[in-house]
Amino acid sequence: MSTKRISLTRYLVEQQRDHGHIPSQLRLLLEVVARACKSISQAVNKGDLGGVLGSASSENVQGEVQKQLDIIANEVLIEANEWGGHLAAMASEEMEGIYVVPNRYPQGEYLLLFDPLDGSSNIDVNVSIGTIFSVLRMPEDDRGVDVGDFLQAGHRQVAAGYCVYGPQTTLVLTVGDGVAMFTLDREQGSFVLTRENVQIPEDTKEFAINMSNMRHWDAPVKRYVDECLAGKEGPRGKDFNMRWIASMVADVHRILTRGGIFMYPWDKREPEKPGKLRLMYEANPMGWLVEQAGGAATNGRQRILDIQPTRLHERVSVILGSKNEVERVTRYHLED
Ligand code: P6P
Repeated sequence: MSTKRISLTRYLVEQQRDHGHIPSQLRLLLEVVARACKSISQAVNKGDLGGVLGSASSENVQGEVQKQLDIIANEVLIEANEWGGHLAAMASEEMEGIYVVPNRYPQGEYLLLFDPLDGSSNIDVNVSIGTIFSVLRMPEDDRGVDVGDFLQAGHRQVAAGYCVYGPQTTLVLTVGDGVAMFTLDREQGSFVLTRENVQIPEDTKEFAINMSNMRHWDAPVKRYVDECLAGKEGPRGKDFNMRWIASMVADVHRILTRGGIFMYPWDKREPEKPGKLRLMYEANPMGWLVEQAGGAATNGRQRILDIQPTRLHERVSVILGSKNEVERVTRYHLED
């Protein structure tokens, strides 16, 4: 481990100087999002002391009861980003429509999408949660911004990342040149580079899925999980371990750190929905991060980043992680 401490700012400046991936407006955007995540981390870390646990008296566009911290995190991200001149508009899991930057501020060329606090069901029980974000460029035309500008496939992202609020607060980021991790040094108040060129092992012995939904799964998912459960004596010839944190950020962080496969597949509880997770601000950013780290991300049949969105809050089935395992589950779907 190098003793040289490289801050997020220095990393972004050097990436721009050496690779030209991060124009100054995008660098400003990423630094503002990182600062907002620091504020969210402070609010989360206070827990009961901050009087912000528990549910608000409202529901989000998904029809889910909002936690007070969901709303606080959303407001922190909006207020941190609206004045900087780097954004045209924002979209959030917690808001039905897009948030266009008010006329009193200059408009920029980027679009920011986020799940301000993913894993909300874990907030009140002190289990890791996180913020997920995705950055798109405004389409080249001179008309005003509208929701249609956000409906771009995931391969058009220019930056993506998350901040996990766990034993450490860690920002994980890609701008299309690999994945880097920055750990928050609370004494300095700055994110410090702790890992770069993150690589996910192509094979794994660890799968993540909510097993309580087993009776609702499609045959390919059932086949894959049954084979994992059969262990050494089964067709896989090895034993598997299982994890399910019910915080996508925490499960994905584990997979980026040591490999694994994460599945939230379609199931027959709500057959009209392709899945539970949201394409624009969960599956797309996480899918790009995983691909940039040598993994794979599909909806069981096609690459997530190739899905053309039709609605801002559309859902998708998610199979992501160690490349060879994701390819196996996808093959089972295509053979079905
Ligand atoms: P379940 C959190 O609410 C979330 O959106 C993801 O972070 C997580 O992976 C999933 O839902 C958990 O869903 O049905 O297991 O509670």
